[in-house]
Amino acid sequence: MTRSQTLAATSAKDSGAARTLFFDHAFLPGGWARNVRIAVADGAISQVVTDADAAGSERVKGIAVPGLPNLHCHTFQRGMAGLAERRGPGDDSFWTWRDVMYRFLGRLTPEDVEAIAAYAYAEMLERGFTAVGEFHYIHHGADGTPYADLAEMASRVTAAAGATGIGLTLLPAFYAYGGFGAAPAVAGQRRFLNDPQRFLRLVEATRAAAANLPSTAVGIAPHSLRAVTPETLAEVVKATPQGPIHIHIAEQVKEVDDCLAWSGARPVAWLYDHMPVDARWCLIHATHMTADETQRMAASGAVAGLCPITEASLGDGIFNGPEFLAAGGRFGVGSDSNIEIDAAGELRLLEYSQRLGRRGRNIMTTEAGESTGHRLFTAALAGGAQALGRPIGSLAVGQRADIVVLDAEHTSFSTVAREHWLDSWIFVPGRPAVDSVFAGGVKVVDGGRHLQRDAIAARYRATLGRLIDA
Ligand code: NGQ
Ligand code: ZN
Repeated sequence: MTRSQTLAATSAKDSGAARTLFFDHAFLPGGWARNVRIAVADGAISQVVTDADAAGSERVKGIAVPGLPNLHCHTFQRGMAGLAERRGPGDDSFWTWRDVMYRFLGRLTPEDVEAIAAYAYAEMLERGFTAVGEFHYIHHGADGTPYADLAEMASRVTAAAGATGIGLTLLPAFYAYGGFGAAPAVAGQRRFLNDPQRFLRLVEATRAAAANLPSTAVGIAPHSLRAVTPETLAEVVKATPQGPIHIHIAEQVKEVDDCLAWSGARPVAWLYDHMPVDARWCLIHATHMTADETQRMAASGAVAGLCPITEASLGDGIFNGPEFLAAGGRFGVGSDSNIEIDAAGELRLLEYSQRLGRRGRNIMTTEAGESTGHRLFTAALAGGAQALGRPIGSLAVGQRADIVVLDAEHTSFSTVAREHWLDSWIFVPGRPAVDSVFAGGVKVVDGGRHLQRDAIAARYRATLGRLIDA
């Protein structure tokens, strides 16, 4: 299928017929409800009725919960998962992993990016994510020359989202330098680079590409303080009065030290001192913060974009969870490097990393008697929705009909009352519990498998075969 055919097919499907779904159990904004009828029109929820009659509705077996937003993803990195797990000549680190990652991305064609993205997005849907924030930074050809269409790569990501049904927030990354203080970029970074003027044209071209897919949002992503200068950061932020703004920040200790050496301030403090950080912003990782930075961030309404599986994989460190929560901070989760794709798994490792660091249990909650799974899930739904700037994150009228249906027969659910179901889903993994998934009201996963899995996986295998054996 060509790109335009893929998009056309999806647009036709997405505007799909109105339908009414019926669930024995559903997790609504007010909590668990029984016998729930959810009407869908134009991809959005048009009515929710509890204690309803199933007559005239499509009866869906299982436990309905809102799909979780995946707020931070570099989809192409799914293709290198497992390729940086062998010891190098010296000490391995985030930075040596990054070298492997740069070598991998140096070879990717637009077709490769589309094939890998389609596979990763299909897996996300199978594992409970129904929306993704694509922090997108491979913009240009291998030698750094822009494609004839500046947004060629963004179009490929959009096409992949369309082919799988996942909801998309595209976050084109602004990347201009190789390190703090306008250090020149290295060769491995040349596919990312733009000055502010060309970046803003790229954002416009990305909006045009995104318009091919209903309900797609576009924001911006200054890559990190390492990749910008104060002037260029201010310029792109000022030129973008609406939509989400995502930035990687304070992930690695070396990054904090380099920022201190450059400016005298730590990264999060520097950002708050110089930028109008508010609820439009999503600070990715924010791993290394002082108590004061933690308070400032929580008070600003910005979302902490936590990526626990990747942060563990890369050896980043542990987020200030309890202090941030106690200060009313908002957070969501992201699959980032996609070495493992699993909505429940991200929430589980978020809590487990806190337990390891604090040597306690049930850390990401604040009230006695509160379910940790419930708190993690509801917080990540709200934070993820805010960060992605789309009407998602709950089963309520006006929201996208993004519904994940858990297998009620799964043994994790058989022994517990429903107020423990979220704890069971998140903390008692075993066989994956997602049975079916509706994205924008369209069924895209059945029996735990994406409906296009065979074709998408075949293309992914062929792509990886060519890339890795080359
Ligand atoms: C990225 N990923 O942009 O893919 C980054 C690595 C960097 C994470 N930080 C590159 N996890 O930060 O320079
Ligand atoms: Zn990232």
